Amino acid sequence: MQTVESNEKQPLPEGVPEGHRAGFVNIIGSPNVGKSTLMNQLVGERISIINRKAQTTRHRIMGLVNEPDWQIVYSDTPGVLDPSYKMQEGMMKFVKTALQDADLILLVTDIYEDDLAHPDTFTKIAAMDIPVFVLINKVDLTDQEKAMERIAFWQARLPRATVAPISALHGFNVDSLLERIVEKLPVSPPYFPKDELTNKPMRFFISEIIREKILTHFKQEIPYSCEVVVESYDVEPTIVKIRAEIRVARDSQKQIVIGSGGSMIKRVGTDARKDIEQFIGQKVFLDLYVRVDKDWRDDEVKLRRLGYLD
Ligand SMILES: Nc1nc2c(ncn2[C@@H]2O[C@H](COP(=O)(O)OP(=O)(O)OP(=O)(O)O)[C@@H](O)[C@H]2O)c(=O)[nH]1
Ligand SMILES: [Mg+2]
Repeated sequence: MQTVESNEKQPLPEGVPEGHRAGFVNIIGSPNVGKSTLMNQLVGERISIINRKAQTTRHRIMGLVNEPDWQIVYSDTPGVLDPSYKMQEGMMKFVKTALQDADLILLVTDIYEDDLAHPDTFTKIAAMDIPVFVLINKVDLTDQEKAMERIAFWQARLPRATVAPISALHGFNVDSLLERIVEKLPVSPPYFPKDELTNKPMRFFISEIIREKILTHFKQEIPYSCEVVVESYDVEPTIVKIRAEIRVARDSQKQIVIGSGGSMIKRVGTDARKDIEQFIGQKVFLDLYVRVDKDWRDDEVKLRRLGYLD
């Protein structure tokens, strides 16, 4: 086993060229600034769900980009906030570990954010000895003057950082960002097999697609109180049968999610099924049901099972 003291060079895995670069590029920022939109653009796949409501992302989700000479391990993280219940504490732990293991940080802000809302995170990033890119997102929604003002502001805040305006939604400046990331990657063998795209299992993506439809179809309170759990995933010759449970915190929420005569759950189910079929490239039968699970967001045992706590 190689220890820290050892200067001996480890042999590279078979097929990995000399000088191969690899690193963890972690995407951090306030809620709703466009972190997941950027991650999907960079990875070229819809790995993270996106919504105009804040707190859409709840986990750390890795997306890999592989080339013969390099591997980038992007991590999308939940928006930084002051936690008010246990689930959010778990969400902020994902941010904390992403700060610890980064080789490069993409600090995402947008043209509307005056200053980073969470000073502790900002101070930590400012003190780090790794490359930091401050990305001012949503420049498609503003003019040149405002964009320049924001660039000057962030460059003064973080003099060592590379500051760039982007539009994650329209892909503006994303290709050149990729080139600059690759330049800064440390020389390292790959961290994951080169044919992998993500660290999350299929069931995670299925539950996220369903949660995305809940975010789309309901007002604020319902999505924040919901968790989706895929109970079974059975591959049959012509169809994949999926059974998933939507957990809500109260009886009244259950009624809203079901809707009159089951109208709402049907809409969520139909929309989710179409996206899941596209995602897995197979026909899907989706069986959705709703269950009241009081206070799951504050229950440590349940949160652990749902992957929010270690
Ligand atoms: N106009 C415009 N909208 C954008 C851009 N990037 C993201 N958005 C929109 O901003 C909203 C939030 O995007 P997300 O990618 O979910 O943001 P996030 O930072 O991951 O949010 P959380 O996971 O909730 O912290 C969505 O409605 C996106 O479509 C952009 O470049 N331009
Ligand atoms: Mg997100």
